[in-house]
Amino acid sequence: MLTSQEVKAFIAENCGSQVIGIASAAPFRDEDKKRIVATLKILKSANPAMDNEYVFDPEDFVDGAKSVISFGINNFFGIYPSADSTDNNGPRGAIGNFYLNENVLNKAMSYFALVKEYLGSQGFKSETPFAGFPQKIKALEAGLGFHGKNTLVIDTKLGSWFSLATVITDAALEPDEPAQGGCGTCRHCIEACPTGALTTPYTTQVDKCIIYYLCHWKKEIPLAVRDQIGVRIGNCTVCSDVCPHNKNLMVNAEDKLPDDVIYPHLIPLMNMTDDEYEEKYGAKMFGFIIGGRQYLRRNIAVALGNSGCREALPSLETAARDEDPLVRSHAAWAIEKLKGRL
Ligand code: B12
Repeated sequence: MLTSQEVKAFIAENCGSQVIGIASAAPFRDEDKKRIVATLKILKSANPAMDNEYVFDPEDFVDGAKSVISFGINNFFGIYPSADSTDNNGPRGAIGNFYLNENVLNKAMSYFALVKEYLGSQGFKSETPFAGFPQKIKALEAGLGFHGKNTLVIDTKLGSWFSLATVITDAALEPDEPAQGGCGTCRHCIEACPTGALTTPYTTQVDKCIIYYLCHWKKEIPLAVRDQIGVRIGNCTVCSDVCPHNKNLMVNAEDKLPDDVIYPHLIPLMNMTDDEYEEKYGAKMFGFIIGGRQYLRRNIAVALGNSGCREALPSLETAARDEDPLVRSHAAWAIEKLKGRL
């Protein structure tokens, strides 16, 4: 009989994870499903291409599913400033820490293949779920960490900076207990969130989260959100940056992308060609979520407008004549902002 201990030892040794837990494959509760479907609907309103409005249970992936294995992959690459980030080469834009980093994704894929092969060699089926399977809920049941007020799963070793990897199997493994710990009276993330998206603790109001606008939203960014975006161009990390559980984490240097990708100078980036976009971002992380150079350039225009750097005006004036209407209108807004007219 395969034991939880044996599976965990295999994952620790072959996937280098220190944070591993096992939950039962019971279906999700109806009230959780309702909340998640509501989030999926909001995501769809940002991007009609996201057409998944169904929450999958473990059984949808593996017939006779009995256990869900969750493990964490360190994705902490350091903290990058999202204000006052101008140097001699002009303003820099913050992407910073981002879990959709191609190195981490590739690593996760290879780990999934290893775990699947291992379980197969013991006579068990297994699959990794895709979007629509709420991984945090099973990770919390499996004791990977506690539910933080920033809505992320927080572990004492990896903080909230880890990607969740999930494997569903028909092996009946002994489940773990939920983890102890919590945020206590701390409200750092709630108070630091630039848009107030965490004012209901343990819940992210998705259509307030800056990431929703930078990464999912394919239309004009609402005027009220633009000032709050600062120089962020593809991500917001504030709710993790200020979390006391994220102090003194070990940087994942092996998978870190170069600084000119995650903390780039904005003026040359605004002028990038399609090929440069594909090479630098398309495959590395944004292809998955931003879905095109025009959305990154839209975000860069907003960041340049917020940078206060008038040297950005010539490149914004060119962008204001761009063939893409989103790039044009956001560049026009940024010009007005830099000229102090807004
Ligand atoms: C959709 C999504 C988003 C959306 C919506 C976020 C959200 N909170 O739902 C957006 C684009 C905003 C987003 C952003 C980020 N995401 Co995201 N996201 C997802 C995704 C694909 C689905 C999550 C989901 O189902 N949300 C629906 C909502 C309703 O679910 P929920 O938050 O779990 O809601 C529960 C709570 O509200 C809870 N609840 C309600 N009231 C109360 C009260 C109490 C007391 C308690 C305890 C609970 C509770 O009940 C709800 C249902 O059970 C998952 C991957 C996956 N397939 O699971 C990654 C995932 C959650 N994201 C992740 C990450 C890393 C991020 C970012 C940090 C990205 C970044 N900067 O790199 C930010 C964090 C923003 C934030 N603070 O929420 C990681 C989290 C890892 C971790 N350690 O927890 C995941 C698991 C991806 C992964 N595989 O690693 N994300």
